[in-house]
Amino acid sequence: MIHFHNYLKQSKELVTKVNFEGIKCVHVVMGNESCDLDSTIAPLALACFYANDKYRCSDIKVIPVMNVAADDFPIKTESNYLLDKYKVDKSNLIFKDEINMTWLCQQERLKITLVDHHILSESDSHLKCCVTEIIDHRPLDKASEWDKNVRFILSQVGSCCTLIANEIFQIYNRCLCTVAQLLYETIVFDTIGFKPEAGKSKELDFTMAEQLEKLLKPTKTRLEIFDELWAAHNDVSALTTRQLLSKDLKQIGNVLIPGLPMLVQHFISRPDFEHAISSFFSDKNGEAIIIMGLETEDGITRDIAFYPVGNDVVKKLQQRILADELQLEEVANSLEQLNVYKQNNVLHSRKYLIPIIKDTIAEK
Ligand SMILES: [Mn+2]
Repeated sequence: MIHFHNYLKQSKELVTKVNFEGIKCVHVVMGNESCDLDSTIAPLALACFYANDKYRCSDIKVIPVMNVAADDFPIKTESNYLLDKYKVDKSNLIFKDEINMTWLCQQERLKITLVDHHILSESDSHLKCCVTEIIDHRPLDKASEWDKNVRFILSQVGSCCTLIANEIFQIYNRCLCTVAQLLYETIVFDTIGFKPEAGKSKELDFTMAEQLEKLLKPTKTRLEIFDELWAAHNDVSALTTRQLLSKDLKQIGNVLIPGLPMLVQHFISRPDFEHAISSFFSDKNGEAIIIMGLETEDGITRDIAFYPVGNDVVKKLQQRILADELQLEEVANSLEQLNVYKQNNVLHSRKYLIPIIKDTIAEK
């Protein structure tokens, strides 16, 4: 039996080997591109379980892969918080940009389990032939087509980690301690602490949480655990200006729409703001940036900013949005490249603006 922390260390060492020398086949377990909490924990837990179970005496090596570049992981604040809490050495995580799956696939030495999603991103679509298993909790996407040989588990429960716990408990009535902790807290987070009014939890979520509680005997209530993780999710104090621009980003074509957990008016006073936004704009190949600020301290306050001033796409979007019912009121700022507006009609969020932005771009 290999313990979780040692298992992660060994997996990381494996990836640093040139061409996976001496390894017949690599079995990757990978979450979705948001790399949210269950997409982080589910691959770690399932891969460690497989290493101890079906690949125990095998020349196939199973490794968990985080479906983001290493640089993008710090913005996943609740994932970082939970891993730190259980002393998981994050330098042993394997990120998308640290493994050449395309090469392994060409060598016919790759198997993939997808967890927390069941359609590969466009950039990974060439890896489809390597997928042998899918475990997901999202509603079925009709665009997905999988061969009969692919083991396909799709069940709409609150957290993908519920399905992973179920995989483990179907075979053993125990679970490695750290793995159990990580699965348990993730299930509690995804079900909003099992609050009935949140409507997220299904029967299997309850069953798995209860089974894990029997092992772990937690001293905190489910709601306390949820609150702790929710606070970590919202804690952006450790993030850089650039990371904040990426943390909650929506993109429509080349229009970048970062959402901020603070007002743009305050955000732009950071000394590195100008540098961060211009490098963000060029790295993401942007045509326009619309930053949406939100503060919830004394009621809801919103503002919105356009970058870079004078660019045709920006002008068009700005005109269209100014003409809408958001009641925008210009706020003076010292940056030449940025127009900032207070949003007096605070009822509308980014969800409201996205179709308008889509239409405006389509018109050009
Ligand atoms: Mn999920």
